[in-house]
Amino acid sequence: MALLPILHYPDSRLHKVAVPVKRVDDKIRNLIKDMAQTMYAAPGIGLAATQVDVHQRILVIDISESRNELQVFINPKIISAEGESECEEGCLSVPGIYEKVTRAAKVTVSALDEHGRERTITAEGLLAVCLQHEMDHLVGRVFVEKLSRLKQQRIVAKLSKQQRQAM
Ligand code: GNR
Ligand code: NI
Repeated sequence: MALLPILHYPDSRLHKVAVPVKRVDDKIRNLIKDMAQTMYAAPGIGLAATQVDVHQRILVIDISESRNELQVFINPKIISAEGESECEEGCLSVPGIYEKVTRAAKVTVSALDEHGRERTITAEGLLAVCLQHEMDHLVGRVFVEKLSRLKQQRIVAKLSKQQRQAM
């Protein structure tokens, strides 16, 4: 197992579009283990492969308090979405920034699990938010890009200041 480095906004590699996984094999399962370990260590409630510079359609989520309910989504697809809800979001690729984002309130997603079995789930609340946030990463979108230009500029300035101070 290994901790993987997480890309930080505004890294252009966060804008790459991931390709579907062709076969769920041991190599993919190993990557999933590393992604889960990286997510738990961060700590975060979700992680998309894009964030660790792997451009395949894979994401891991664990929204449980106990941090032992890993959910794996390979080649996820939104089958239906309804309603609207606003939630304050954060992102491991945009450390220290929290902003309100509006998304669908309820989504039905189909995906493969780590065994290559297809499953369909309907999610509301935090799981729905997280699924949409992670699926955005897989098409190269970071949540701050849903905010106004002015807010994005302030975030970029704040992050570069944080980075300078960390050096
Ligand atoms: O850890 C995370 N928390 C979070 C909180 C509100 C909405 C979305 C998220 S996802 C984030 C982890 C992450 O960056 N996943 O891409
Ligand atoms: Ni994120």
